[in-house]
Amino acid sequence: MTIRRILVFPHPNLRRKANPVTEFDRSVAQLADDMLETMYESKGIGLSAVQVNLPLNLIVTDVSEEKNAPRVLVNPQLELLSGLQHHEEGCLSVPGFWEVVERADNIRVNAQSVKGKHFSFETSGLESVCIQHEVDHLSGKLFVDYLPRIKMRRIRSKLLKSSAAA
Ligand code: QAP
Ligand code: CO
Repeated sequence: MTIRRILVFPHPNLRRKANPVTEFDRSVAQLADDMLETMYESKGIGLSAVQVNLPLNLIVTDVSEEKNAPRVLVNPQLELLSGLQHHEEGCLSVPGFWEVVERADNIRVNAQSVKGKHFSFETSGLESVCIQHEVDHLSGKLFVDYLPRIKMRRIRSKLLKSSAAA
């Protein structure tokens, strides 16, 4: 397993649209393993392939306290079912910033495993927020896009300054 480098906002590749995974070979399982390791090492609860500079429809999550419930979703599709929730969100690509975002509460997820097997489930609460956040990355969308422009600009400028200093 390998730790992959995570792109930081406003890196332009975070705006790329991901392509469907069509070949379910060993490299897909390898990428999912690397992304889980990268997410755990960074103390994250979710990570998308776009964030590690690969425009592929693949996300990983683990919202459990014990960090023992990894989920890998290949080609995820969401149906927003009902309810709204407000939740504070962060992002491994927007380090150090947390803001409240409004999302659907109940969702249905249709996805494939690393072997290509189709499956579906319903979820709500934090897992639902996390999956919606990660699926947004697959179309080049970030949680800062939901914030007032002035707030987003302030975050962008601070992150540009810290990456210039690094
Ligand atoms: C998305 O984000 C998420 O700034 C996943 O310094 C987050 O795992 C969905 C992280 C919260 C719902 C609620 C961010 C770690 C992790 C940081 C993450 C940081 C260290 C973000
Ligand atoms: Co994110």
